[in-house]
Amino acid sequence: MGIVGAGPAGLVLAQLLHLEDIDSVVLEDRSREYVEQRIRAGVLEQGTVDLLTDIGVGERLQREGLVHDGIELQFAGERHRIDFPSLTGGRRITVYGQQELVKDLIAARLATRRPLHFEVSDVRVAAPVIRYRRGDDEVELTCDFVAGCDGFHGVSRDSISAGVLNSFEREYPFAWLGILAAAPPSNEELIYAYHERGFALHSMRSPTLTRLYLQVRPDEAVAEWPDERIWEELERRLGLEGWTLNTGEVVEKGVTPMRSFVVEPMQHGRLFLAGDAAHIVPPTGAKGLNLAVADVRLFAAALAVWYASGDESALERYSSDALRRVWRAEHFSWFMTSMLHVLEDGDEFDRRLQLAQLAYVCSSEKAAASLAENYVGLEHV
Ligand code: FAS
Ligand code: PHB
Repeated sequence: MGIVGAGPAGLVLAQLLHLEDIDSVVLEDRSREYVEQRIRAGVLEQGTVDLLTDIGVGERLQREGLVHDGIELQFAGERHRIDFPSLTGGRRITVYGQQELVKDLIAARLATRRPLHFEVSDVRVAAPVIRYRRGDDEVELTCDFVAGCDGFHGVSRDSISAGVLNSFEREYPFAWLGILAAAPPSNEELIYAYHERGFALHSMRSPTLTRLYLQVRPDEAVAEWPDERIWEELERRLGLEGWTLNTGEVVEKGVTPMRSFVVEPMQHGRLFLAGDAAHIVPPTGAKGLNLAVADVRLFAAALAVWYASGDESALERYSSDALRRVWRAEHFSWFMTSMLHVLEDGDEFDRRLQLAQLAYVCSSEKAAASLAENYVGLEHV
């Protein structure tokens, strides 16, 4: 197996295949340091945590991950809590930084002594063959299958000739300005705030690290946001009587575009796409990383059947099986994004609709249960 990309999708797939004693080579064009410090996701579904624990990379996650039983939705000057266990039969989420997970997965991969090559270059995929440069060497790797786990900007998807894939896309007229701050979280759980000045999110990474996001214009530059302005705006959008927003040194700052994107099918010949290489969700539903893990769980199971019996039926179903969960997550992420962000060209009617939706989700047990089960991760899709 050739695996392009050492993000969550590629590394979880590599570990799953190792446990099935299936050979694989993981190729990553960035350095180990870079992928281990890249700040991305923070919320793991119950099913993702269970799988990571089952495949032997959950020890630090279980020890350092922050288990949360709910989130809070804030609007019209009030906070409303969505309790996950009571609405989903005991399921919950874990807050654990993606870069911490990637560190755990890389350590596990190196412990297997199976190949993981960082800083390769000029990767060209012509499945089942991958050509790349490693140092001065030109390498040609012929595989049984190629897993394109190289993210949205990778080469795998583009290696599929035009006209084969159908793509579905939605660009949102806003972005997220995200910061990581050396400050203790100001709240036990995540706060998703709808405010007339724009969306805001209070999240965290540890008892000493807070992760916060602000809705900004899609073309906003980080330079327009000195730390003081960020804290002032977070206070305006998240502030409540008697509640204090803890501040601290901003150690990371960046703007993330917001898009929904899916390609169909997620397989062409011997090339199988997984994770952000095949689909992107806006982070409002905290689904991206969890979808990447769900894809490779399906793919690894199908590969195990093929290597054991030559039966290709599960591999043939991979794309349609994965897309069922992908579109559910796309819908949920679009729903959360549409409910919680201010539409610049929106009018008062739009705002009243958003407030009505928020009030319904926070007053109807059935509506709250629907949000909760999607957020913690659906068991069966
Ligand atoms: P990745 O992009 O993580 O990994 C792909 C890897 O392939 C990278 O290491 C890249 O360097 C490598 N690569 C690229 N081109 C290559 C080439 N030509 N050759 C070799 N290697 C190549 N998701 C959530 O679930 N919850 C959240 O809270 C959340 N928050 C987010 C916040 C932000 C700011 C962002 C940007 C994303 C967030 N996401 C979140 C989504 C995010 O986590 C992605 O879904 C996740 O990284 C997808 O994992 P992969 O598919 O492995 O892709
Ligand atoms: C994060 O902690 O980075 C995070 C949490 C929830 C989201 C998006 C990002 O919906």
